[in-house]
Amino acid sequence: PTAIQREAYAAPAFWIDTVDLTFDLDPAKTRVLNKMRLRRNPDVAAQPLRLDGEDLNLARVLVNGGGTSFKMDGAQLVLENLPEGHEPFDLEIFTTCNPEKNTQLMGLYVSNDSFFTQCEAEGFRRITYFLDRPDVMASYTVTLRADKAKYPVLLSNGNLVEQGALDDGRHFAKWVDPHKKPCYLFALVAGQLVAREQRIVSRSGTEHLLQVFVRPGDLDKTEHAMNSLMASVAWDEARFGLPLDLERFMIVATSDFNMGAMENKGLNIFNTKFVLANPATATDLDFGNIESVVGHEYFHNWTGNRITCRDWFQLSLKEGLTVFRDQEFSQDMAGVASARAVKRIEDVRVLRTVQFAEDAGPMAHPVRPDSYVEINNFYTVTIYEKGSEVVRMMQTLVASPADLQGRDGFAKGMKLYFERHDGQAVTCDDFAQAIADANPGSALAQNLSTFKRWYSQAGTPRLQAHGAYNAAERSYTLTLSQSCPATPDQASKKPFVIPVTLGLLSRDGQALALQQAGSADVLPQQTLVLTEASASYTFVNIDSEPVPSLLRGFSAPVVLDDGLSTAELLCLLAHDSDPFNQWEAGQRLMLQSAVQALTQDSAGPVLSDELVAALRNVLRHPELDAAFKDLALTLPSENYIADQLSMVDPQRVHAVREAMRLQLATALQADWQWAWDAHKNNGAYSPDALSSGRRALAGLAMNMLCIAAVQTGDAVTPGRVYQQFKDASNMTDRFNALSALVVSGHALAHDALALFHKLFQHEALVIDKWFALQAGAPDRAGDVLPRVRQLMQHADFSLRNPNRARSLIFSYCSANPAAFHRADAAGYVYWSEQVLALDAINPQVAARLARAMDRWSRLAEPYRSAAQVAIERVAAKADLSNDVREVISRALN
Ligand code: HT7
Ligand code: ZN
Repeated sequence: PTAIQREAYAAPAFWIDTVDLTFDLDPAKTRVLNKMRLRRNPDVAAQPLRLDGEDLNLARVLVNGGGTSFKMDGAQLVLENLPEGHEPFDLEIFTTCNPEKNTQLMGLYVSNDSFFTQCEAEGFRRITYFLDRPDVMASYTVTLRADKAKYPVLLSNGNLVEQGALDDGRHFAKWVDPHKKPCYLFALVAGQLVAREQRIVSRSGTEHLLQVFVRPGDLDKTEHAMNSLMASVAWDEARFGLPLDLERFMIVATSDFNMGAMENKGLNIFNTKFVLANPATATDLDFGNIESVVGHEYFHNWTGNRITCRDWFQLSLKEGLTVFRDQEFSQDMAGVASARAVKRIEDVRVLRTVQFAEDAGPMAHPVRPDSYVEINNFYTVTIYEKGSEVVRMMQTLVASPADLQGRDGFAKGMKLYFERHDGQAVTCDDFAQAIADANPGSALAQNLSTFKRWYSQAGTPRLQAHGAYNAAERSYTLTLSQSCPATPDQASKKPFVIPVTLGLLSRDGQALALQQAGSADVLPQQTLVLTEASASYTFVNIDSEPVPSLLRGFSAPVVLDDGLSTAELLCLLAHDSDPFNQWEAGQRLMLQSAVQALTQDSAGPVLSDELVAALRNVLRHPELDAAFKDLALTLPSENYIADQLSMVDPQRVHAVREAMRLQLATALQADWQWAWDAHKNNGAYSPDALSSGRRALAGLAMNMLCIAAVQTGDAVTPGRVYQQFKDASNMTDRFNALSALVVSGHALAHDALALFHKLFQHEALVIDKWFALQAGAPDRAGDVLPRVRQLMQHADFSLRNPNRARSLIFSYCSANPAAFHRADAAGYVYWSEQVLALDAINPQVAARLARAMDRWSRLAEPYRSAAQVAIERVAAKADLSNDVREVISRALN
């Protein structure tokens, strides 16, 4: 397969002004009549029209109503004898396709007897021949025809303009989308669906209809999605002045979906996982995810749909920006500052555990990649989460004394972006330029071309900080220097623009005022902007050597090396007014303890007494939120600990982390008991930040108590946990209890798992949790893999359903390192079997699974060699999809 290069972008030779599609929907043979009006692009030299197609049966091609010659070039339909000149002409193409055989879930497919589409990134070509590229924007009219009894609901983008009966029990619906769009935003849905409906009036007084469509039994699980949608509409108007631009906005849920959700214009299609929730079936995490994914897709309506990407290399233009927007939305919804900080910590945790690992592995790529083989492989945490951090830094860099966080400056930038580019397909450069131009004189405007290296250079920068206190001068000089490791195709990097938000504390934890030498400003906190390889900053009027609190709020996506001592980190853990850095200090102390135990082979407890005592103080703190305590007392993950090491023995990492956990469980037993008693029983369920934080801390405490109980042989606590499991009035408490029994390896886990399955056998999303919990369970006797293999034979398991495959296979291969990295290589054999099996069904899902081996080359022996053999086994398969081939080739390079 050949790689596509960003530099090779060329404007299309033709524009498509209008598209009139008629679908005769039939699961085995759907007929698609595609009538287009095209014209030549006057800016491009005359050339044949090349239309993309995939898995289509071509029946007819007409130009201006008459027959025409055409040829096939690979999958492309090539028309050479089109009218000359720049007048529009009509092109009619008639094809058929087979939706029920479409297991890739791209294009038109059948799921649970309903029709759905997924067109991003290149699925529209599986529906009809087309210029399947995002810079071709057209007006769509869509007529759907289908059996009325089987498919009573017929939906497409825009407004329903006509509907009625046809012969033979069929009916039709005609939809017109008032907005031009690229074909990746096209959607249709047909099936037996019901809707929760809500009419809303926007700030400007316009009426809109919001609908959430689900299968008939699921209507009682749509309230939270609808509330999230209403909140999203209100938020985008309030924060960015962006109103809903449609009379009707629809969300439809399907249980067969490759990703989380899709922002098709006016007809979002969602994975059921991100729509369906009620207290009995969904956890707090599910409720939070639904709010953020509903927000994310809704916010795409402007950032992605009204202004879209010129080409797929610009994917982060819409994804990074929209993740930034959904993160801000969720923070605003969380409310108080402490809850906002918790959300920020959670987001950074994902970035650091998943994106930093990507940046350090074979799939590392810039936020705006330079080349790809299969675009589906580039829907990554780098494009999404790092892309969001890049946007966040822009906001920070347009801050001013009157607008400390840069919110107003950034909103001005967004306004200019829409004034300039509404209705266009543009680039990341266009976006950055608009934000900078709206904020002349800002740090962003002054450093724009250097700042844009965040788009072009891959890898996670290292930021070194060194502080020197001068007692005679009462000054403190901070020297910051940066470097960035090599990544595939990029050996050396130029300096990045790094905003470093900082505060200084006295050794007894008091916040110090910051005054830079030569400046009259005295501030509690400041943002330094490092633009060179190294720079120094001097602060004056400092009475004694301070403790620096750097990179507050995680102001840049870098690895910070500030060389702080244990005492200094303990000071920050106890006193930092910045909740992110307070949490971070605890994480670093735990991480250092783990790395020390792993590299120094010392016997004895991993955590020092003073760290245990400091963590106890956090747990017992009268003013800190429960949600914060939960995060602060949760150990860094095994994968994150492994990322700190140059050579990884996953079994040793697991053993050290387990030892730390047992130590915390036993040393703080009385405190965990207090925490459980004080935070359980929260009354009627509500998914708000405060209540979910209390449940999270109660869950962690219960987990720790179970671990300690198994150690001491105490039967009372596990009995109480089992009772909570049975009596729980919501899924969060019930699942936490079940997890505590499974994770601690208590004998009651067996009965609890059986009962859980019996209670929820008809709830697919709950059964996903049941599979995932078992695949992710601690591997005490090498029994997880046999259990996983056994579960693949379970009547509820299906490789074809991505959610189910993820819940079992991915939970084992990607989220259970100690069970997966087996000395006998059986985990790797299983991985290679599943990648190949999935590749024959759904290459996109297979390629995601293939990435579980991204970091194989850092494994210690015998894992490394065994992993290489398994990867080579996959590589040896001749007919691999491009998706899997690209991931595997990069891994082996
Ligand atoms: N923009 C959406 C991407 C997406 C997708 C991509 C490839 C294959 C299937 C897909 N489903 C959705 C998701 C989003 O970021 O909103
Ligand atoms: Zn998105």
